[in-house]
Amino acid sequence: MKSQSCTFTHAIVRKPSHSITKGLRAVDIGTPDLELFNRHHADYVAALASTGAKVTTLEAMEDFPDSVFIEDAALCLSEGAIVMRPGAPSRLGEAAAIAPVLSGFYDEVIAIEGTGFIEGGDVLTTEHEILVGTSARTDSSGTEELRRLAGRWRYEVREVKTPEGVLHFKTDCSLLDEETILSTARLSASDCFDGYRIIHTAEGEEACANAIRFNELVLMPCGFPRTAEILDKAGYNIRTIGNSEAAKLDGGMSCLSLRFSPPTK
Ligand code: CIR
Repeated sequence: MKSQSCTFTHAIVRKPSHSITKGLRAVDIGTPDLELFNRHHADYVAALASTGAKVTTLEAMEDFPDSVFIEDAALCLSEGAIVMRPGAPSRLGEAAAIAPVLSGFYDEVIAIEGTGFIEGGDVLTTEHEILVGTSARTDSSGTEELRRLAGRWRYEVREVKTPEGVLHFKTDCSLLDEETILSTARLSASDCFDGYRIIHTAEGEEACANAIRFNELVLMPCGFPRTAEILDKAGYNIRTIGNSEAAKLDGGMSCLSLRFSPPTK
């Protein structure tokens, strides 16, 4: 078992592309506006950087409309990085593109290469374990390969289930600190967080479960005042970020970055 905290020295983000209008979405609730997306993205980057982390901003990739959701392409651990194998066919190439970038930070960059699929949005790394929610994008075979690869650094991988109809495991939860998880009631009902302290999103505000703890801040999307109040009262330092455009493509706070503390090379 390895330990992983909520403190990070680095983050990588990718600018949204003009092709973002063609991004995947479960339900069409409107086309994202690139200019507004860029403003929200700039606020997001500024919030990460305000904690003292070094934020690397990669150029947009027009051929990959969903590539702004960079979290899905890799899992960054303290010892090395694991390149994912996205279950969405249109996103497979994003994984190949991130590998050389990660090699600039890590000596060890390894990849899921079997027939299975796994996306970073289905992976929650806590102080104690790596939780992987199987979903329409992540299967048991991809999870098994992650278990084998992360095993070299003695991480424990536990397979759980993403609720039916929910894009990713982390669409419905986030790590708030070493022992606390922000979760929707529908996800925690599966008992996958037994042993953790759970804070539930306010009823009707399930869409803000995808938050991130990044150093001293908890970044959450604007527009969820009751959950923000619950977290504020629990002592978390909340920063709200506009997310209307990413939300049109089922994206939230975690999807927009890779967060990590690489070994010093
Ligand atoms: C997709 O469907 O793949 C993108 N439109 C949204 C990805 C969101 N990523 C995440 O939750 N980690």
